[in-house]
Amino acid sequence: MNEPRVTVYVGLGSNLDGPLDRLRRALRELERIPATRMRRSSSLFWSEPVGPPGQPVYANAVAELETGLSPIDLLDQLQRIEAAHDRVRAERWGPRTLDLDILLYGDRQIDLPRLRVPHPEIARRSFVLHPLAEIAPSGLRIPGLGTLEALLAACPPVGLERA
Ligand code: ROI
Repeated sequence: MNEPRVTVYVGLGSNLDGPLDRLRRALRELERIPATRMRRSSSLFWSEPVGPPGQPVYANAVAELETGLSPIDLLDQLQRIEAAHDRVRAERWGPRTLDLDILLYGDRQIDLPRLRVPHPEIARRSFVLHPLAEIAPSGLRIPGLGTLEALLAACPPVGLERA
């Protein structure tokens, strides 16, 4: 296959039904997405929930993939994996068995009804920025938002620890 290869970062989150094992399983499933290669993945982290109070603590991680899939084809693959983890789209910002978000797709900015990239909350989420910083090249730019270093400086790792 001779497709253009784009570097993509995917955020993983889970706070139900064995979150750490679930993320480990999801990482193996990401490796099996067609036309896609897993380059590296961050440590697993525990993080305090953002959103409605009273939900269990989250496990979070970030993976770096190289893909020949279009953004929407990749999103379809991620949603297929989420569905296989009994993901039910219920309460907004409520607990979930598995969340897979496209954080960055190369240097593209995408604004579609189903998909916004960079992820619209990326600058506010320490559980995304700090795992991303473990695996991203230094000087990585987040399209429209500046460098990863600048975002990290404004978003300390409060309520976040390596699992
Ligand atoms: N909070 C944390 N800590 N980690 C998540 O992955 C996460 N995902 C979400 C909401 C509900 C916003 N809160 C989260 O979707």
